[in-house]
Amino acid sequence: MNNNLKHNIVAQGVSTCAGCGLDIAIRRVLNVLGEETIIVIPPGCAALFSGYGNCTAMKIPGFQGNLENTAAYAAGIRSGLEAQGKNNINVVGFAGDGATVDIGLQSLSGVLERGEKVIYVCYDNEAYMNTGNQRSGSTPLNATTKTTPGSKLVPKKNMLEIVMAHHIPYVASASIGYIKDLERKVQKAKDVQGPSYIHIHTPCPTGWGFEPHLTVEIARKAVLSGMWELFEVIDGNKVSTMQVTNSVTPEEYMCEQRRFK
Ligand SMILES: Cc1ncc(C[n+]2csc(CCOP(=O)(O)OP(=O)(O)O)c2C)c(N)n1
Ligand code: SF4
Ligand SMILES: [Mg+2]
Repeated sequence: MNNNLKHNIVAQGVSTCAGCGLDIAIRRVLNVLGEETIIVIPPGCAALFSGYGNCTAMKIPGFQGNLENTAAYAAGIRSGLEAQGKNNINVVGFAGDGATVDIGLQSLSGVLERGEKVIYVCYDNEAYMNTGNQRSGSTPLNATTKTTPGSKLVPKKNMLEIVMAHHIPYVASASIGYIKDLERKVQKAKDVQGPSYIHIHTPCPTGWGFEPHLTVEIARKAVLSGMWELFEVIDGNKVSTMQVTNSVTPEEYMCEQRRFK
């Protein structure tokens, strides 16, 4: 058991790769949300936590939806709970970048527009990793993937700007390199009335091509070099939650990753 976790909602020994950034993210998000939570996870690496058949890695109710409909699924659960007068249960959609910025975008947009009280978390490993590393809209410029073997020719889709255009009460970017900042943002998302969205940068040693012990260091370098910005937007007011020091250059961030070779 990890004593830094208040709630041990996720079992140890889940079969993510060594050094998986997503593994850190899901444990920390659920550490804040607690046991009164229902989670919706679409196909992707996070589905490893949903489990197989009768087995699950989490001691909270969860559903595995489809890549297209995480947000709609979560909103339906929220409506059902409200109809039963159960308003104190967190409903969280926990989806990868492909499930969020590409395939599930329409469903997410509808839920945000309707103002449904759903916490939506996108863990961003910057490609379709569970199916072998195909490029997504969230893959950065110049990164190689199985479907961009020469390198991606267009920039990363700015999902946070897209979400902000829906004028929801709480939007934040976060990183597994800065856990306290991440957990504070999850708490805010939990407390807010209406929809909330958190986009977490989760480095992936297998897909990005770096040594598994470097995951947290790479996540921090992304922030310190300005390649990933940490901020929150409360009722439309954007505030940076970490100043970029430029103590690390973008080259230093990228050169440790084979995908940028
Ligand atoms: C509509 C649809 N297309 C393709 C798939 C196959 N598929 C399953 S998981 C997955 C990858 C999802 O990528 P992402 O959401 O980024 O999560 P990650 O695997 O990176 O954790 C894909 C393409 C699917 N399940 N449904
Ligand atoms: S492929 Fe990447 S995101 Fe998926 S389990 Fe492995 S390290 Fe984690
Ligand atoms: Mg992904």
